[in-house]
Amino acid sequence: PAAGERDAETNGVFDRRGFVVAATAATVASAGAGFLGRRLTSSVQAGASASRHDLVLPVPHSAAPAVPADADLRIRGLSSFITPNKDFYRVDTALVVPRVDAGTWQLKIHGRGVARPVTVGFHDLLRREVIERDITLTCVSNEVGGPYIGNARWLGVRLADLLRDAGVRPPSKGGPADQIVARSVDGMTIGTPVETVMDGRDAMLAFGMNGEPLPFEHGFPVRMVVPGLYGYVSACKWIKDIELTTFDAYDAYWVQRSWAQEAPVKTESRIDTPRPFASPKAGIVPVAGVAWAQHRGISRVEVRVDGGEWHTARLAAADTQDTWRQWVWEWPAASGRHTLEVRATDGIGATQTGDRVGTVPNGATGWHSVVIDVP
Ligand SMILES: Nc1nc2c(c(=O)[nH]1)N[C@H]1C(S)=C(S)[C@@H](COP(=O)(O)O)O[C@H]1N2
Ligand SMILES: [Mo]
Repeated sequence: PAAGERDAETNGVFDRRGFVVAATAATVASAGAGFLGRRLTSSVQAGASASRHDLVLPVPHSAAPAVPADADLRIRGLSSFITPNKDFYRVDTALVVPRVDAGTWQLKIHGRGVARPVTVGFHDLLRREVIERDITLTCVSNEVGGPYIGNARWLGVRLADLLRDAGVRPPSKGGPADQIVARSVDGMTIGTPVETVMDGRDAMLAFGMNGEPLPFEHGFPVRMVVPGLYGYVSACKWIKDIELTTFDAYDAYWVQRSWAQEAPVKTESRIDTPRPFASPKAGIVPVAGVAWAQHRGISRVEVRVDGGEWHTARLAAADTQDTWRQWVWEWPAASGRHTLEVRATDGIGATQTGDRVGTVPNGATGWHSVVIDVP
């Protein structure tokens, strides 16, 4: 459905105008040694903006099914089911957002057990079998109740297809590499289990996000997205290289900084409304939020008040097991200060733990709670 749709008018043209202004400034300021470098930088940026602006997204061979109408409960204060690109959280180490020209972008796949190393350009990717999938992305540094989660419709190719073309076999089929290390143009390294990428889930090299080319902030021209893994072990933005290696042989960037080598997303849930210290009127108050356990799905959400009985919330329709799920519970609120807590159960029946642990090394756990004053 998203094919060819893009909002060139606002984004692309703005980028181009933005560049024109920047280029002029650079030329004016460019007496002496810095000149050539600056001019080169500016022309690279112009190429990047133009390549994004001119990109017409391909029609997917395998489109995402329409999001069920009742996946979005449309309750005031509740996160929308699809997160608009402009609101999508951003977590990276880039002081300056890399601007890569899709026309010259290349991705190399090489390393242990790669029978046929490959180099692909952007247009090679567009000519492959293109898939479209809804996937919820989460950051491992999201505290319980935190904002570092978003849900988008991604367009791209299956990473497993490219790996198979390169002759890669997962460890379970005798392959010698258990880790792929993705490298970005800005020097980030992100390690992902080969077994996970090749286990049939929709691990993607994505170039489209919610019907438009990836925004520069989110990795243009190409990034990885793997359902079920935190971003730091799966979602390399501005990707340029994939090396097949082992977890024994190499620690990626965040692993060198005491985060875990492997980090599947933990089952979590969040109360979006009412907000902490809100003061809704006594009576029926909708308590609503989101719950996620990517690649397992959500089967139940429960809410309790002041440590009492758990009440089963009403779940919004599920989109896929790789997306978050909205929920709502009608709270008969009486006057006073109350604490609301939420917990979710995933698609294989495991209930979110109430044990509070911090984000390091592999993701926070605990029940989100909010304190509400009902006048
Ligand atoms: N090149 C690069 N890719 C990166 C990162 C980064 O710092 N640099 N951060 C990762 C982390 S920790 C997360 S959670 C996701 C966030 O993706 P987003 O900014 O598009 O939401 O990108 C991942 N990919
Ligand atoms: Mo992250």
